[in-house]
Amino acid sequence: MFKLLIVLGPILACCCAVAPVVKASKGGIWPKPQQQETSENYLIILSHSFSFKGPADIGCPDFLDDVFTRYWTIIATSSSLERRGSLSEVNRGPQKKSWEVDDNFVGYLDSLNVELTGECANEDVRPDLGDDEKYTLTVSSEGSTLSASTIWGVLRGLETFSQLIYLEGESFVVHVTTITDFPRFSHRGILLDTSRHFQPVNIILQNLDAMAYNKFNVLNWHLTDDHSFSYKSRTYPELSEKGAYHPVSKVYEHSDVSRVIEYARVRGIRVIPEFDIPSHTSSWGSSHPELLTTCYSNDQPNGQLGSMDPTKNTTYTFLTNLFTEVVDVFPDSYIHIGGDPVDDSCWQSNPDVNAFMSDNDISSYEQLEIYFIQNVMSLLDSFSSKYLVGEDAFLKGATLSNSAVIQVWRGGGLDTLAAVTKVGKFAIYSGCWYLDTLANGGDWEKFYNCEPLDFSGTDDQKKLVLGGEACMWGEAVNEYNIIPRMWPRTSAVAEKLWSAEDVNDAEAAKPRLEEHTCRMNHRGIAAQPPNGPGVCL
Ligand code: CP6
Repeated sequence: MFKLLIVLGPILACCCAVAPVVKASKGGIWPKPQQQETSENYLIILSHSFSFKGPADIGCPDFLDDVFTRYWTIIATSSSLERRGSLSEVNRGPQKKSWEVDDNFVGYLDSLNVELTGECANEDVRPDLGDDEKYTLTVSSEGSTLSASTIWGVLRGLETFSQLIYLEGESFVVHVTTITDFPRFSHRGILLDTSRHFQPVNIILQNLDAMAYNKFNVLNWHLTDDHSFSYKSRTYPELSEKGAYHPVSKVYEHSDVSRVIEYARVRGIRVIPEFDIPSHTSSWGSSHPELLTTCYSNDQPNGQLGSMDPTKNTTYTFLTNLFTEVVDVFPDSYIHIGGDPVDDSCWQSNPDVNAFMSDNDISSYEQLEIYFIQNVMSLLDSFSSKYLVGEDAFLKGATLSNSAVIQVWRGGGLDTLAAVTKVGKFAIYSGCWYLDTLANGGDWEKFYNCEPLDFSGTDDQKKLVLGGEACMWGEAVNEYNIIPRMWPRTSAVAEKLWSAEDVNDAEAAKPRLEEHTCRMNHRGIAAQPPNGPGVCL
């Protein structure tokens, strides 16, 4: 028997080393605020009489009232109270002491005063790059106040307030707290690819909810790629009639787009449309093959089409017409023109392309790509639209406007960030935040341990890094798995983009992310468990 134990001991030890359960924090804020002081003392929220008081009373802006209702619903009904069926119990308030209080209990909270110190926002106010999102939040027994100079700061502060509240026994508890908070980066985005798989509008709206819970402020909507053209254009309806997965059920009509934009706006999220050109455009060719380059083999067209044909004026006329519509439908000041790496073998094979190059002194296929991008940029400049573009345009030497933002998306890519900012251009970073690549275990930590400013450069250079985007390329996600694939993994990116640079200890973040994931679950987001075994009560 003893001998058997000696033999089995190491095996048992090995296979029975129990993974620890990460215990959730209580009232932890994700992403972590810049400055926060929290006391042991706490207040109990009177859910039967609680109210937000503030500029909504004077209609400032018109949608703030809805925001208050939304946040109260989030706090009250999607918390675990309702599922425990005990909301009515709590609603009876302090007359019936159904909860235990201790020495740290310092009073009841019946309102949050919301102050908008800046201009009263008008009804069609929209989020924009560089908006002030700062807020201060004080919770105390003498009164509680949320103060911000813009409506966007108010929104971020309400999200934080909602996260401070947690359920203890049968009470809503909030600790005496002082927070001063603002984002580290102003562009905190998610690229959503609806070309490889179509995502129903409801999934996009759910995702916008999750984005608001994580203080993201940009949805980069990758509407087109090789596999489908998911946007229904009124100028060229045939693009989606022939190029979408289904001409009716797998396209976004203007009414869908407007719905997404409005849902995003009242959550302080910009919607930037991405029309990826000149490569990744096969779907455009289903209705407009003339836009694409005819590929040749042995001096004959071989039936294949390559990237857009940069040599024809008609290509640019078409894009002018399409983008005229797009900048009208999408009110954001930016549009994204993709600029994915081009496979130039089709251009090389085409005699007309080569003739055009020699006629126009274009000495390389890289130069031809630049010629294309440059033409598209000029047409965007001509209707005062700013643009984002992938890093290739920069690396190959395109002349970019001052407002252009370069998206650095190659793995690693920090050298490119250094190069972009060295010549005074704006950048956003995605190189380490590809949501489609999976790792085992605490898979969010690889996103968390990536620091976008980890390149050598001056402080001025680092200021040119406006932020980053987590990329949800759509090859392997449909409507059934996209939400758990994204959340809470993307929350790791949220904290990199919002919180201070020294918030970088994944081990320390685990209990807070455990709680945040559970909180998202309570709010109806099908986020997957972040830390292995655990429970969400
Ligand atoms: N689609 C587009 C993609 C990718 C890119 N562009 C991509 C490339 C490599 C990886 C993941 C995604 N699927 N349009 C590159 C920016 Cl690992």
